[in-house]
Amino acid sequence: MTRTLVIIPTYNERESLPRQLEAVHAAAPDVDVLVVDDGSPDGTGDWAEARSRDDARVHVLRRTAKNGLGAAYLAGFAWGLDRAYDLLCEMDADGSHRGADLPALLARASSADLVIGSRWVPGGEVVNWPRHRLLLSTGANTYVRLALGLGVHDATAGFRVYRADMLRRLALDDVESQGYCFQVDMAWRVVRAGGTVVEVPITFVEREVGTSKMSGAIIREALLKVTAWGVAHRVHQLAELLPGRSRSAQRD
Ligand SMILES: Nc1nc2c(ncn2[C@@H]2O[C@H](COP(=O)(O)OP(=O)(O)OP(=O)(O)O)[C@@H](O)[C@H]2O)c(=O)[nH]1
Ligand SMILES: [Mg+2]
Repeated sequence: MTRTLVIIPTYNERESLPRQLEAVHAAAPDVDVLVVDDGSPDGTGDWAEARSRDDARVHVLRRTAKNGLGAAYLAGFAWGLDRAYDLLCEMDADGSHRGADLPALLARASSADLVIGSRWVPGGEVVNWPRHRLLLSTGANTYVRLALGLGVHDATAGFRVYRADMLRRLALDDVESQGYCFQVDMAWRVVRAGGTVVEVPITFVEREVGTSKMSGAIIREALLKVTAWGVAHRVHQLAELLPGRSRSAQRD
């Protein structure tokens, strides 16, 4: 039987998390959930720990400081890989990623290394987003496609399923991305490792309670990092075209 772990990072999601756990288990009763809480002042970690005592499928990893989404997921991946889960999922706590869409993503993971729940493929949808968020997401994804040549329509999406054997092949120790460029970073690593990425349409629903952790710093980090990766990638491509470089390797 395939063992699945859904990792949910939380920072001040006391109001959202109970509903999210219910939605996940209503749609996929056999999955385990790992809540990775960064010392939420609103008591999210305490609530999750109490819940984990009543429900053996719920686990909690408590960290002391808010260190960003990337670090929380890396800690969650390490936890899941240590315990030999086959599939590791990423999901937000705030209700934006619907439990109802999870089975479709899990089903595709038998034939892909990374399954992305995508807003920007036919059938994908965003509910209740103001115009500036739509522009930010479509603009960021267009930029990622142009800068990296990445054939993914929603590279910033945070609703995903990774095959554990794919994560084991990636060098995760040097991932430094913290904010939402973590998602781009990971998709880019899977593609460069020769992994298959598929996108499954989802309906993304804007959070109804709690507050967003999106910030100017997160946007700046993504822009700078994606630009740097894009430049390095293009330099590498140019170097490959120079006579005597990759050609000689191919002749061997
Ligand atoms: N552990 C941990 N979780 C975080 C951190 N930053 C964000 N999160 C969680 O990551 C998920 C996504 O964060 P959101 O604030 O919803 O970010 P977003 O979805 O880009 O923004 P909104 O559209 O405004 O909701 C939520 O479950 C957050 O609680 C962090 O530093 N540490
Ligand atoms: Mg959100």
